[in-house]
Amino acid sequence: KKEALTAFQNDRFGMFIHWGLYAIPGGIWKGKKMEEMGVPNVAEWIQLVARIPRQEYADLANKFNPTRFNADTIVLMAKHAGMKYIVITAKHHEGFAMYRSTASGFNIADATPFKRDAVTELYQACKRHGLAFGLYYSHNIDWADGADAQYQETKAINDKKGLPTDSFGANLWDPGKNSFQQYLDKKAIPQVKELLAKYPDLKCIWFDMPGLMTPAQSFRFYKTVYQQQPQIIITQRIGNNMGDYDIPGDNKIPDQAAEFALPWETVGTLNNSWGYKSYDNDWKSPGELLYWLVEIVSKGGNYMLNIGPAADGSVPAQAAANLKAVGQWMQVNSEA
Ligand code: JFZ
Repeated sequence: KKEALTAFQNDRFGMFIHWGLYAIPGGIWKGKKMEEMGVPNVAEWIQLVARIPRQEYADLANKFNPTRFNADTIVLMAKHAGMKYIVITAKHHEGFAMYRSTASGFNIADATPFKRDAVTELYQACKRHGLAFGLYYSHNIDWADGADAQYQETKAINDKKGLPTDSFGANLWDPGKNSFQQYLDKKAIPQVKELLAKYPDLKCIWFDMPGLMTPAQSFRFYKTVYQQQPQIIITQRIGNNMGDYDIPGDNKIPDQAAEFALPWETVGTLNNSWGYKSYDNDWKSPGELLYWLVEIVSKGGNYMLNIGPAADGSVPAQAAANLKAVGQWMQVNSEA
């Protein structure tokens, strides 16, 4: 782990990719923009914000056909920007797998007309072009498969003790029938295991939003990963302080170099959303991005900058242009 963490810190700059069915609505549901419906306003949260029933949301898969997706284009975009690794959402809160999953049919290869496996294509392209590869996996929030039962279960226990229970992120608009344990046993743990088997040399797993996860549940994920690929480094967002590296709040530069005991990585957006948001044109300028990069790297952190490809698989033109400008600066000003 120590070696893996040192290698990670030497990488300094990476690309985050948020891509899923949420790219289809792109921040607008039945004519309403997310800002008209509530918070949060990041496009990958639209299912929760618009309270979309799970079946209606799942039907988006029938329309997902990103024929303009090209893994080499994206990986080269990262490489030319000076980035050394890529992390893609294998499964975000919506519960949809962006790879061919045996554990759940709700995946890009089996449930869409596209039929291809985007994660594998990116994995292979990273190999071709010499970039490291990691995965984001939403281990706690899953709006598709009843994972949110955890909220009801925890609430029942807390209520007896007169304690409050945080409902943030739970699917309260169309609750599922599975218990949280069933979700863990039948979907989340099997998916993590199959990802580890499919991609035998992962750099990191970006678990996120642990919510009400118990220490035993967080540890089960940690152990599953460690047993199959001990070199993988894991985000603190696995929950219960069990991760290997820290993530300051999103889009946050720590005040001091020494703020974190662990190696850390700031994740940032190019506009104001992780997932593709059709009307968000509030792009950070190349100068602003470089300010972030230098601020973060000079304090010892890594910067992982996000792109949100559209539903057709293309990268928004302004995002591509700004990354290209960052790359031009890097070429002039960096040694490697
Ligand atoms: C989470 C996700 O909910 C979001 O969709 C995106 O994937 C992002 C990278 O991670 O959102 C968070 C999680 C933690 C904080 C902020 C947003 N935080 O600690 O400030």
